[in-house]
Parts: sequence; structure tokens; C-alpha cells
Amino acid sequence: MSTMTVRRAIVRAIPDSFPRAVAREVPAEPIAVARARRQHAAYVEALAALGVAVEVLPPVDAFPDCCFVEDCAIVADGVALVARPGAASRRGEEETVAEALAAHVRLEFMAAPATLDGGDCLRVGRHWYVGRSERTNAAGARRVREAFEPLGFAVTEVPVGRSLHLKSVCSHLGSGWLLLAEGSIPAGAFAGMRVMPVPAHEANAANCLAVNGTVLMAAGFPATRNAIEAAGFRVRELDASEFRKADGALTCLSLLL
Ligand code: CIR
Repeated sequence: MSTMTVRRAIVRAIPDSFPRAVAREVPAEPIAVARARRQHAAYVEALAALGVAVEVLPPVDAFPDCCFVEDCAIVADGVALVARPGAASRRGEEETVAEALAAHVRLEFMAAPATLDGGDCLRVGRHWYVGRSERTNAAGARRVREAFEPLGFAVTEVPVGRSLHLKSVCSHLGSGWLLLAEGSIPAGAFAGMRVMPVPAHEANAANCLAVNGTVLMAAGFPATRNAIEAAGFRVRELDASEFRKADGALTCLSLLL
């Protein structure tokens, strides 16, 4: 259950409209676009430093959330299942992401009434855990089965309760380690995994991006950082404050191939 080598990532630059991104709560401070762009540039640089070739798509101002490319597709074994995003304001973001993916992988699609956000899909080896959320419905989860079970993947649906996405509350670090926010999803949903609890006061640290032996994590969560390092992982912190204001985190910003 170690993570695979990531050679390529697709990301999308921050649009001027980013402050109008969907958010469950109005942030105390509005999103600062210039700071978001600096944080995004640091993210791209961190991926590149880990040996990843990063393709940066141009922003699309009509889609304030368009930097969160993770939600537009899920990719494994040379196949991308292009999502139909659960938030109506985000529908259409996936089209240009699909065009970029088409250069590298075979595409599968889904149609109404299916909805799926990639943030609900956690890959652990040859297993997809698919969060059932306000964004991902039964028909969307069924498309994950139809696309990936023939390739030998197991698919397990996991109710995410009040969380935005499955990966808002958990991440696979590699070697079977699952980082999981306490009080979110019962650990029993992930049979056979080694669960590393994220304390409630650091719940925003539960979304980490494990890439080529390093765990990229949001800065400012020392208890979680210590736990990840104690399990033997190398950690690099990135400032993710502006993405958090729009309910985004580190995995949301890339599609890994
Ligand atoms: C949304 O509500 O769709 C965006 N503001 C945040 C999406 C975050 N994406 C993710 O967690 N995969």
C-alpha cells in the first residue's frame, strides 16, 4: 500500500475571481488573491522539487473555484474518470481539465444525474474509497465502479456526514497509514489501515498530499506534524491559508498522474 511514483501533475492558476469561490462560511478575512498566488507558486515549486513535471493550466475567471482541479477527475492506471461536479457553479470546470488529461490518459465520463467531486475519492493502492456527500451521489459512485472495477480496483462507499468531502477529513500517507480527523468518519470504514488520528483542534491538517516519499501538509499544525514524522515520513509544510478560506486544502490543488 505504498504510494506510487508521481511523475506529472496538472494544476490550474488562481483566477482573479477566486474571492468568489464557494465557501460554507464567510471567512473572517476575505481571500487575498496575491497571497493565494504566492501560496500556489510555492505548491508548484514543492511538487517540482519532488521530481514532478507540473503542467499549469490557465485560470478561467468564470469559475472562481477552478484552481481546485482535484474535483474534476479521478485518475488511475492510465484512465481518468471525468467528474460532473456536485456544485452547480463548478460544472464546466472539468471540460478544460479533461482536454489536458486527454494527452496522457484514456477518458471516461459521466452524465446527469451522476455527480462526483474528486475530493471524495481516496485512492489506497488498488482501492478507491468514495465518499458519499452533498457533492457525490449514488450514480457518481456507480461510475467509479464501472470505470475502475474492470481494472481490478475495489470500490467502497463511505458516508462522509457533514464534511464537505471525504478527503477533507482523511489522507493516505503511504504504507497503509491513514490520517483521519477525530470525530469525523469511524475508523472502521477503513478496515486494515493504520489510523493516525488528527486531533479535533487540528482538523484542517487531515488533508495532506503524499508525493514521492514526502508528505506535503498545511503549516501550523504541530501535533499532526509530529505524529506524521514519528511514523517515519518526511514532511514539508506549505502555507494554505487562502485555500482554507474556500474550504480547499492541498490535495484539491492538483491531479496527480
Ligand atoms: C468547493 O466548495 O467546491 C470549493 N470551494 C472547495 C473545493 C475543495 N476541493 C477539494 O477538497 N477537493
